[in-house]
Amino acid sequence: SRLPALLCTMPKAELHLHIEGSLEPELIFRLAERNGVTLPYASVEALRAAYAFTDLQSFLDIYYAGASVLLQEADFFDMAWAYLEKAAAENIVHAELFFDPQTHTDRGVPIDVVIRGLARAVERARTELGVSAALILCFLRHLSEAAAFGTLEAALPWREHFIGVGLDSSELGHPPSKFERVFARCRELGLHVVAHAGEEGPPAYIHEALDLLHSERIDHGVRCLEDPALVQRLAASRMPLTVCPLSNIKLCVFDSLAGHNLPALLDAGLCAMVNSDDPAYFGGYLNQNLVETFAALPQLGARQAWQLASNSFEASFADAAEKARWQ
Ligand code: ES4
Ligand code: ZN
Repeated sequence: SRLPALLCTMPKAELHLHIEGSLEPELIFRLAERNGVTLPYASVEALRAAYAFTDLQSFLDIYYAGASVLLQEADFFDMAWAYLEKAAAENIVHAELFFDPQTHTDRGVPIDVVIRGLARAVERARTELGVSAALILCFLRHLSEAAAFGTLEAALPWREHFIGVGLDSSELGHPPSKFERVFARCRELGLHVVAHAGEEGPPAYIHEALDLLHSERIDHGVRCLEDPALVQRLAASRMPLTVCPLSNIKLCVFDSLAGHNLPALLDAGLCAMVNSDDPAYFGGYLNQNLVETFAALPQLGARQAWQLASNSFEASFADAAEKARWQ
């Protein structure tokens, strides 16, 4: 079949990628050495061997530990540049990158060091790789509303460098309602708003993300199928779902790719597309997500491949002229 070649060569957008989750073990060790950071793992192989997750929290513990090597502006640049070079090689023409400032500011790294390093890579990707990229600042939902307001305030001098805000980290017990007032302020500032919901959390969290946060996309959202009225609502409004198949397997949201509900989401008329989430931790970048998912689900073919790419552009925050070029 020529399906894998089609999946890999077709132009597409990546809309759900945590840049800290693109940090490969090799780069973690190189940055640790460069910065004099001692890691609790003896080698790249020992670190990779620890990537055996049982749920979202077991992953997040290692993901935050990996990010501890990021200290200087050059570290943030190198991490984002490594991802953007891979994205270009995968025919990703547009990428919206999540970053978690609180993971760094809580370790004493100034927010301008984080944003300057990432923004420099984003700018260079446009000129040197022909990839249009943008940053989305995420609030860690296990932290307080006050901490999110403080992070927003600290980031505002660099407002021109990010197009929106998101909500990530531990979902269960931290419903969208906790951040209703922060997101209202972000919308007043003209920022795009998205939120993780319905990954581990119930359909009610997806309703909250829509009703209280006015989220423009739902990150993951795979648990929506438990609520037929919600599916109706998501389909009628063309609400995008940024689905991450390999992530869902590694974090035990589904038992296997063969049991993933992506075909059902598409059959329901939902604006779903495939993304890589934390590719360094979950076993593959966007093209590998596509190839493995299509290999495991024979009901997915060329028509669905085209639909996913089309949905990725429709759901992006690129300007209308850019979207018209791709679609
Ligand atoms: C994440 Cl998979 C996932 N879910 C929630 N928060 C995250 N941060 C990084 N990856
Ligand atoms: Zn995510």
